Amino acid sequence: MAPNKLPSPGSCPASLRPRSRKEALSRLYSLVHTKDRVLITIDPDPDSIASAFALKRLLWRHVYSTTVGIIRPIRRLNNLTMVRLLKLPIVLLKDKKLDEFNRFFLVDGQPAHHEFFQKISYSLVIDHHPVTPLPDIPFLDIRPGYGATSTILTEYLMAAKIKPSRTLATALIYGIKTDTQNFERQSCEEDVRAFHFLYDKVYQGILRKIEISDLSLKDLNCFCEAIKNKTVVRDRIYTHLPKVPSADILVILADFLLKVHDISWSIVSGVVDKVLVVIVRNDGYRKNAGRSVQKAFGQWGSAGGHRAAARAEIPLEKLKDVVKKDTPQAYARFVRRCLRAS
Ligand SMILES: [Mn+2]
Repeated sequence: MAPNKLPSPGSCPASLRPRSRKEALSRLYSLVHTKDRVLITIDPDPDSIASAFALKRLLWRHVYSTTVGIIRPIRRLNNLTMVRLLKLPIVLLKDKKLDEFNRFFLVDGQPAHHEFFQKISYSLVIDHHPVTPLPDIPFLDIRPGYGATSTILTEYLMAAKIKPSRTLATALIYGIKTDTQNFERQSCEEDVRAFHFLYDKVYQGILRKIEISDLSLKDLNCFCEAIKNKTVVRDRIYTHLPKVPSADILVILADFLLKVHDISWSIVSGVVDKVLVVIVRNDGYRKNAGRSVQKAFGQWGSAGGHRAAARAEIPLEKLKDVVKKDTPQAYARFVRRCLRAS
């Protein structure tokens, strides 16, 4: 199938892809000009950042310049650490910036994914998400079976016989690891092969620091509070934080408290923006956390999850009749009471 055609209805193939990497590479190079100022746009996450820098490497000496532009600021602390430790030059895009460039590429996404992308006329899209309706784009390589776009770009580097720098290898391997959740989520043979190719080229220390950097200094106060407020009932540890900026820290605390060796359940609750959030983690062994949380809190708000991980979110106003006093202690008791009965 020609790579720049949409699948005809009825015979929808799994992906839109060039025939071979070699053929694709020469098409990529015939697409660009040494005077080109290329902008690669991404919605920043580890996979898109790594893919963009791999593409930039492929374009080295084939274009005048390649800029990696993000359509929104990076917030995740791991990703900020990635960009900082690997010294990846990234610019935050504003509309006016666009006329500095004459050619636009998109990786790890499709125009339909974001309205910012829709304003741009792309020459190239490389992605692994399910295929969405696409405008006419000269170079398309979309492989929904792949766990990460970083895998596709690693294959291009291999085809071009480019040995990635340790910085690039570290970024790519982190992209593959996050998008496949360390191969626990959708991934394929090719992801494993790319991982294997990159493995001995990475900065292991930096990779580890990126992977564990999910805390801010402020979060440490929440640890103090969570530990101070804890209640242990048999193999369950409960704790409540009266006010937290986002539910993310509750998730980190719940994972952390489950590290205690004779604890099978950790239950961390907190109030985020007038919503009571309850995060539950267990060893996934005897009881199903998702079902327990659904039974305990389902009547007041959204509640559910998997065997070992669950979450409930209840607007405080729904609890006016059940939690008489609007105090942290009362909410903590409410959470314990509901889960005990479930
Ligand atoms: Mn991805």
